[in-house]
Amino acid sequence: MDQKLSIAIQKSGRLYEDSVKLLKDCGIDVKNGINKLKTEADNFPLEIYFLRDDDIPQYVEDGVADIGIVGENVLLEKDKQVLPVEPLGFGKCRLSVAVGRKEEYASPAALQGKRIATSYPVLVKKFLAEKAVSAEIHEISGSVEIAPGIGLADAIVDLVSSGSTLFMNGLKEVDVVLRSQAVLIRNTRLTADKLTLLDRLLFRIRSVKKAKNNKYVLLNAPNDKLQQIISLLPGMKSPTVLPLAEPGWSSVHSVISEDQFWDIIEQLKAAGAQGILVVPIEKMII
Ligand code: PRT
Ligand code: ZN
Repeated sequence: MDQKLSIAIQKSGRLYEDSVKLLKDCGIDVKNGINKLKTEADNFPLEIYFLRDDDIPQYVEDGVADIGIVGENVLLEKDKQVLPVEPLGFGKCRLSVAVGRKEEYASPAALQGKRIATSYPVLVKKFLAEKAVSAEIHEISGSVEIAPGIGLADAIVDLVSSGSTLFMNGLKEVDVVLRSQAVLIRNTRLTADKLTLLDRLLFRIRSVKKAKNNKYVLLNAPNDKLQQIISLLPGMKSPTVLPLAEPGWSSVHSVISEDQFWDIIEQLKAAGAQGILVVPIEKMII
């Protein structure tokens, strides 16, 4: 097989570093994209294009790139013929409605007849239609948050992560139009060879994601508490139990998901576990 898969990632900006890191964590050797349009990996049949995020759905629809990494916000706004393949867990943000700090907003009906500034006219139109509200949409491409302050709009719909941009501009977040994260997308007409390469890449991406969401835990347990401690631990199959040199004690190894982590650790301590070590996992293949 001599076909290569091509992936489009953001050239610079909020998704660039995480996209490159994901590929590197997948064992793919990516050279720096700054000032470059394209690079190739040495150890996986992958070409990497560095593009503006807004252009990625179009390039993937056209097959210039076979796959791409883009925010769901951009994917849904551009509405191109591409297939979402896998959410990637980074670039998380909300596309939200914001109004002046002192404005009332009980529901989307408060937007009736108002002027809304946004860079996401398609998603805003859809949101308003779903809520049966009619409002004027003003499309602006950047610095949307200053629009109410200069009298250009009564409300905005923009991306929010920490909320500090809204706060600094005297605005408050009042409704969420969309929750977004980076997602892997693909062209709809990939050859069988390219689909095979995509499967290999996806297998690695899922292993990296799983590893990130789990921790390896090692602890010492008195043998008379062993059953209780083991019952708290999910593990991949079941926990590993090894005798310690000191009689009456065992070492227990297991894998705990990030979501349950603190709850389980507290319960383990209460059940008599000692010397608890928590180690990050690099790859997880099950
Ligand atoms: O040059 P190019 O077109 O490629 O980049 P861009 O400037 O259009 O996009 P960029 O790099 O800002 O964002 C790329 C993607 O990152 C977005 O499409 C989202 O999917 C995701 N993302 C995650 C964000 C944010 N969080 C985010 N907070 N994109 C933008 N913001 C901006 C937001 O627009 C606002 O100006 O950050 C500000 C708000 O941040 P807080 O933390 O103050 O709330
Ligand atoms: Zn952009």
